[in-house]
This record gives sequence, structure tokens and C-alpha cells, in this order.
Amino acid sequence: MQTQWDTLWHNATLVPVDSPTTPSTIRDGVIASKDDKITFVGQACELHKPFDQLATNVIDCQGKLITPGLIDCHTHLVYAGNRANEFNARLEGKSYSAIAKAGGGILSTVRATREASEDELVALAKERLHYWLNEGVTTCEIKSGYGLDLNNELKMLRAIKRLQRELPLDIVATYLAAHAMPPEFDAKPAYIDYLCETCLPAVAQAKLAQCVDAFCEDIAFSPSQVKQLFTTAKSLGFSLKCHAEQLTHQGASQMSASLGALSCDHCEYLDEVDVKALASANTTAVLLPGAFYYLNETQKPPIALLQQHQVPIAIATDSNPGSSPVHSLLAVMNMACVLWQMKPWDVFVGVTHYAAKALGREDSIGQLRLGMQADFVMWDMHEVSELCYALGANPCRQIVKNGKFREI
Ligand code: DI6
Ligand code: FE
Repeated sequence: MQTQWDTLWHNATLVPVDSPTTPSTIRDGVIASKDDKITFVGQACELHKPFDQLATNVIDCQGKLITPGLIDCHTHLVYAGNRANEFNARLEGKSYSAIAKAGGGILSTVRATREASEDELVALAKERLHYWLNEGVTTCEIKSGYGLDLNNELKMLRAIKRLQRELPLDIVATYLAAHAMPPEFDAKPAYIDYLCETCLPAVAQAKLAQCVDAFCEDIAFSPSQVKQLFTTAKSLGFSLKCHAEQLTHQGASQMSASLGALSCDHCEYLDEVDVKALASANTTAVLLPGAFYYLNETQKPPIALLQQHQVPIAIATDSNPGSSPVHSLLAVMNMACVLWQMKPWDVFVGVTHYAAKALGREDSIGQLRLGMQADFVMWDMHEVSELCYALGANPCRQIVKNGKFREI
């Protein structure tokens, strides 16, 4: 008999994330998929036929929780080498900025990444990404930014594209054009001109990135330099994301919001005027507890102010070899609660619906809704707060990506 749906999961507690501000669950829930889309979300009593007449495969979830697949909307997962030596130096009192100014930091990863082949970068990133895959992440953003010159950036972006093709998860590629000054340039304005005139058009033509990002900081680039980059990037059709107000207040968030950026990331030094600018531009604040934790920062992002002005807040790993060598989105969710007193529900929305928004994908992922991509996860737990509560546990039991089971 021809059935309407491919697979139906029943006896589940569904967390549809239909309202970001109001936690809700569907008890005795059923979710179904056909091809790669969600075709039903509701209670068993809404269905008037036996399950096996509705779907070819019927799965009893035994009361487990089903949420949208998790989304890590800010990572730097493609790189070579590691920076354990800097971790040691920081423990001896050297700051992240001092290490960067002395030619270490990002530039040390640039040296290793330039030496690595595309194949090596893909292999290294695949090993790391297994942690994400096993924790129910179904979409992940990955930035370039450790090549700096055009050929090495294109190599990184091609590696990202191959990961997208070869792994069962969606990847959003971001060209992190202005991350650090490459040693072969001696002036930042000349490097920004090179990015605008040579690199951005080449990356646009190669269709290797959806977003452009920049590191706006006193150890990196100024708001006016980033503005020049973003204006060109926008005219070429890229969406914008910015590393803003992480270590100092530079004014990048207002500038990025005025250009309609998808997100401002880090945000520790955001003030109320910045928060209002994000609110009126509908720009998502992506908060990165892993970097805050690793750098032992004390300035917390103004979470209450962001919430008061209804700025969407996403949470991400910022996984990178320097400031956040974290391999677990679940761990970072715990950090957001413990370090910043965020509520588990708000953190959960920050790795589903608002993370999708930070990637411009909120119409297709991040919620359990009819017509959305069938990306969801079955967890061995009873309520969402358990996702944030246990550190080092992995309650992920089954992953469905585009309507298909994914091996864990
Ligand atoms: N901010 C970050 O958190 C990463 N890049 C950036 O601009 C850090 C990258 C690194 O230290 O390698
Ligand atoms: Fe980052």
C-alpha cells in the first residue's frame, strides 16, 4: 500500500520551538517526514488512521525527547596545527592580545594552515567534526581566515565545500576575509584594498561562501576598515557577520547593524546604544561562552539588556585553536548557563531557532514545523534543561538529517 509519509516517530515528547520566548512541548507527540521535509508535527490523537497506514516506517520513541537538530552558527573548524604552547603561556600570565602582538596567535595558525594541503585540511576537520555529528548538530557554520592571501583562503573554502559534500551535515561557509594582517603586507589599508579589489570578487565568482566576516578589534581591524570591506561584500551579494566588541569596544556592532548584518558575534563590550542598533536592524547577537571561558574574561555580554530589547541571542562554540579549542556545543550550552546565568530554554533556542536566524536560514531549519527540513534529534532525556545541565554527557540517541537516519 502506498503510504503518505516515509517515516513516523510516535510516543515522543516534541519540542517544536514554535515560540522563542515561551517554552512548549507536545506530549504523546508524533512527527513524520517525506523525502527531506517534515510532513506532520502534532499529537497522536490528531491522527485518524493507524500509524502503519500513514508511513512506511514507524518508530516508537518510548517517551524520549525530540528537538530540532542543533546548529553551531560560529566555528573556525578548518585549520592545521594547534596552539597548546599558547595555552601554557596564557597560564603563565601572557594575555591573548600580547601573544598576538608578538606574532603568535592567529598568525601561528596561518603559518601551519598555509603549509597544509587541501586534503590535509579536510582530514583534520573531519576528525573534529565527528564530535559535532555525534552531539546532534545538523548544521554548522565554518569560517576561513587562516589563509589570508587569496590562494590559501580559496584552499580553505574548497576544503569547507568538500566537508559539506562528504559529511551528513549542512555547512554554511563564511569567508573570514579580515582576520589578521598577513606578514607580506605592511599596511592594513593596502590589505583591505587587496581584499576588496581582488579577493572578494574572486570568492564571489567561485561561489564558495555565503557570508563575509571580519575581526574588528584593536589587535585586528578598525570599524572603518571593516566598513569598507563589508560595503564591497554586500554589493557582491554576501551576507555579513562581524566579530564585534569582544576584547574592547570598537563600534563594529553599530556599523555592522547599519549595513544589515546577519549577526554580531562575541558582544562582551556591547553598550546600550549598540544593543538598540542590533534590535532595530534585527541583527542576531551570537554569544560565545567558550572564548570567554578560555580567555578567563570577566566582562560578560549584556544579556539582560539584549533580552529587554528583544535582540535574538544565539550561542555557538567559536571552536578555534586559539581562544576556544572547544569540541562540544553541549559543553558551551552549559557554560552559557553557569558563567552567564542564562536560562536553559534561552540557550536551547540559541542553538536552534536563533542560530538558524544568525545564518539566514530560519525559514528552513531550527524548528519542528511543517515544510521545514526534516533535521531532528532524539535525546535520552525528559526536558530541554537536561541538555544544559550535565557536562560531558552525550544523551543523543538518534539523528535524522533530511529525513534520513544518520549513524552516530
Ligand atoms: N575571534 C575569535 O574568537 C577567533 N577569531 C577571532 O577573530 C580566534 C581565532 C584564533 O585565535 O585563532
Ligand atoms: Fe570567532
